[in-house]
Amino acid sequence: MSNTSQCRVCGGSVDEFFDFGRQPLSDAFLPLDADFEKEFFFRLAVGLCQECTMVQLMEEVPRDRMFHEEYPYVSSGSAYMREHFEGLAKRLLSTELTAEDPFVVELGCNDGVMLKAMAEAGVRHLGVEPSGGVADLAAAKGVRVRKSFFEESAAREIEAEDGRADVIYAANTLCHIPYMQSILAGVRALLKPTGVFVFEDPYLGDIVERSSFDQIYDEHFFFFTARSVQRMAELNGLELVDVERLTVHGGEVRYTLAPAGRRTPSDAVAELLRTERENKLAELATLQGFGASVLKIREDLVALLTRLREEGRTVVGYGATAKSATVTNLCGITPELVSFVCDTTPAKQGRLTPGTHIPVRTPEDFSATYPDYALLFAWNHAEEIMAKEQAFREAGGRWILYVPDVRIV
Ligand code: DWN
Ligand code: SAH
Ligand code: ZN
Repeated sequence: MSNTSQCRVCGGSVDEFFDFGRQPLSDAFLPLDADFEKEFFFRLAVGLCQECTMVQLMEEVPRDRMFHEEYPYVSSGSAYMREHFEGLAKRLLSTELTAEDPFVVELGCNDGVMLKAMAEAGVRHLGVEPSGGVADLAAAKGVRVRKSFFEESAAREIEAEDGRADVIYAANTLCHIPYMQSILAGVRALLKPTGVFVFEDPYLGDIVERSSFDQIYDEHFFFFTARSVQRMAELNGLELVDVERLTVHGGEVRYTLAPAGRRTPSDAVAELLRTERENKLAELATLQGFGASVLKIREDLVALLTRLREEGRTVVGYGATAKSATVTNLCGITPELVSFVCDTTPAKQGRLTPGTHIPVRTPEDFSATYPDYALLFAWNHAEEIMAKEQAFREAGGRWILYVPDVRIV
């Protein structure tokens, strides 16, 4: 067990700042008759690169263990996220995709939540998606999908077949990919000189500010900042030309990269870089402070759930998120403390949560007999979920939140 590793962006030395211990695959929901002895675990720990300041996992999980035929997450499960991606598609159509016969490529298109709008607009597009089940859902919506991982070799094949792209887009996908050099070489090979690479991912600034430690799990390998992305771009012949803060998934940044020297960076880039410097975001002491907040949340959450059990209250989890694997496994939350988790995803229902083996049930099971408390694992969708679960509150139910701190609302 080593507490330094080599940076996957620049080769520098990465200093570990927090160890979550033994963790399972966050999206590996187990059938009831699974052989628990065979469950896969790895050491989940995060560190900061001394050179380029990229925050990253200390250990990589092999990609085929995570992204395969049975990958359960479907992006269209949230009405709010559907609107978010439709809005982005509309914007790209009226800005970057106005030339004749434009071509847009999406990495990790999942069930086609964004590309559906491109298909409907009759725009030439391609989704690159290694998880077969969700790729099929995209194809069923009329989206053109290539079932493979994006990497340099795939990019060269796409370029040979379809030509270069005006836009390469990736939402909540680039941060999942440790082999960054291959990705960016692929982007360079596939992008027109006038094109842009746009990607959005959870922002380290928001994770630290809100202590949203559950953004850290097997699939999330990198935690970007304007500073680390700017350096990563520079090292690969690209340039960070725009940033935009987003409120989705608990706070993200949408980064725009262009081939180096092609576009003038917006003021927003300099402004976000300045904020990061002022907040000392890329400093080990700040990240160690974040680690201390995580331990406090664990202590408070375990104390609350233990007290509620002693008082005979019922607690159910809401949203069998990938994020919740980190929370339940770090805190030791088993069915004794949270009797089941409800979730709308058919592929998760009737199974057990990874590592902690809490049964996953349907939202109907939640409303059949409301519990006293619902632990909101899908806190990033709080507004949407609380609005549709008004009746739970009216029946006297209360929500438990754990970021930025443990509280009942
Ligand atoms: O980065 C990733 C993001 C985009 O999606 C992936 N690595 C994996 C996944 O992470 P997650 O599972 O933490 O994402 P969500 O969007 O927070 O998951 C919400 C879960 O809650 C889904 O399983 C669907 C469910 N849900 C529900 O039961 N009722 C969601 C909504 C909005 C609802 O009303
Ligand atoms: N873009 C969607 C899906 C995010 S989940 C959204 O924002 O909701 C991450 C997705 O990335 C998964 O569907 C996974 O299969 C895909 N993925 C992982 N590695 C990839 C790679 N190398 N190339 C393309 N997609 C990848
Ligand atoms: Zn580095």
